[in-house]
Amino acid sequence: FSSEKYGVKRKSFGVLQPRDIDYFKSILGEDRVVTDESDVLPFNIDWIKNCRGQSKVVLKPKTTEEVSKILSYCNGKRLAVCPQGGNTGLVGGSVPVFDEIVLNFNLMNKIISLDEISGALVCESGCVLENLDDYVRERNLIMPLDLGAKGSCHIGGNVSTNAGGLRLLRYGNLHGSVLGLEAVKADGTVLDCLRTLKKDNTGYHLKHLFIGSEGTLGVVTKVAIHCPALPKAVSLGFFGVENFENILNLYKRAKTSLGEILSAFEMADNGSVSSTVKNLKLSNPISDYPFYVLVETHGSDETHDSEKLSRFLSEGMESGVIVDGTVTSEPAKMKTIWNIRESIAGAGLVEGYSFKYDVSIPLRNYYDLVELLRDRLKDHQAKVYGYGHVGDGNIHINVIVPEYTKNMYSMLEPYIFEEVAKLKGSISAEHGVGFRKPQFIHYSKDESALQLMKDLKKSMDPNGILNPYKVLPD
Ligand code: FAD
Ligand code: 2HG
Ligand code: ZN
Repeated sequence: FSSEKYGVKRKSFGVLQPRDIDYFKSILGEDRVVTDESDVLPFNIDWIKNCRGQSKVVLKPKTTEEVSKILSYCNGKRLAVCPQGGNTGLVGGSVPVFDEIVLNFNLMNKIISLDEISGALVCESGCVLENLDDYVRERNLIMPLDLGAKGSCHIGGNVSTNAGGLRLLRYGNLHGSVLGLEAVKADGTVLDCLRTLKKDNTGYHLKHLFIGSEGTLGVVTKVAIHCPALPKAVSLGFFGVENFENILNLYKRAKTSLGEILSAFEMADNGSVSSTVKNLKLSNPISDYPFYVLVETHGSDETHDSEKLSRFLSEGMESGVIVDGTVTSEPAKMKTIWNIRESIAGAGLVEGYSFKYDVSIPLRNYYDLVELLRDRLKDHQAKVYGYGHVGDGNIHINVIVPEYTKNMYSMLEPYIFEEVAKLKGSISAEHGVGFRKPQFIHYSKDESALQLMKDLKKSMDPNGILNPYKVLPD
């Protein structure tokens, strides 16, 4: 259990009683109140099998009114609640720690409206990202975010974690794309900020309180989001590079040579790619290189765009910055390449236990931490892989060990966060704080900012029932 593994004590919340279950059944019906131990189990375990809670019940509302009734009741009885979307979060935020009630959004999955002219999509929070993307693509639009977990993660989970992903470089983060939302406060009050306007400076921008607050300030029930136009031309380059210095050189070139059509600039080191290809039996379209770079373009002129990317490759090769590479506009080939990149997160799980770090640091130091860790762990059985969103200064460091040990944990934490703090980076660039990082949040947040976070929490959730043990340090 997470509580034992990380030494956390249960707070004095109410304990679920049979009469509480009866109440939930009275509003949701028998089927949507899950209490069978084996049925509840998957909702207690996170995607990387790092955290395990002890919840006894999963509630599956279908409407905002049901969510409101549940929260109002739980608040009255001081019953703690863990909001859960697709359960793909990587910091243990989506699973309970003790016996919190799991409030799952799988059944709140209706698309409400799409304005094909403005691109404003309105939907319920449990819609799966990939389903939304498929829906809007048929109408010549795309979702403004894309991530490896798209087949399972919910838009409500994306908003609640302020998920970044593969194309943030081009389409920006969710604070820009989310036009409005509906949320339910801890006491059951429904907050209607579900506007679809691009501009609305009428007072405080309350939607931002829910973007990235990981279910600690309220529960997101509906989302209005801006969908950009479906690009007519998409091209993808996959390049082999000799050293990290050359990746930075290429990134600078990409910004000037590809300019407005650049939509993603990602990197992965040899270990990330070769282990993914091996563990998942994929095939790498180019040979073995110390580093790989993935460059994508979204534009409107296929010939022009793919020529630009091919020229980028040939100029890179002529100057020696790129050793080898391939450029394609064929959907199947692009998918194969993206699949390698998107599978890195899960490929390590085949080998053993993954310690995952998701940090922002200045680009000139981007890869330093990987090398520091390799050196620190050289006498241990540990593999250290580095990959990530270069364009956003965000690197993912995965440390793969045969199994979790307290010794390895203490070799890594807080060491890695101290190094990030020295560089004035962020200890969580895009995955959030969740359960795994509240005790380290001070490495990236000043005391005055933390105090305001605590004040906001107190004001919006005075009994602290929403996602306790997460985000805020004690
Ligand atoms: P969950 O995991 O269920 O929940 C995440 C957090 O949000 C929890 O704190 C939960 O309590 C809260 N929450 C969920 N739904 C709601 C709601 N409706 N209201 C209030 N709170 C809610 N993240 C990135 O940023 N970029 C990436 O590129 C990326 N790639 C990934 C690739 C893989 C293979 C995997 C497994 C994960 C990846 N992630 C990435 C992390 C994760 O997918 C995202 O954080 C995602 O946004 C979580 O969505 P979810 O629906 O699964 O939320
Ligand atoms: C990615 O970019 C995700 O692939 C997951 O953010 C990163 O698992 C990870 O460390
Ligand atoms: Zn990422």
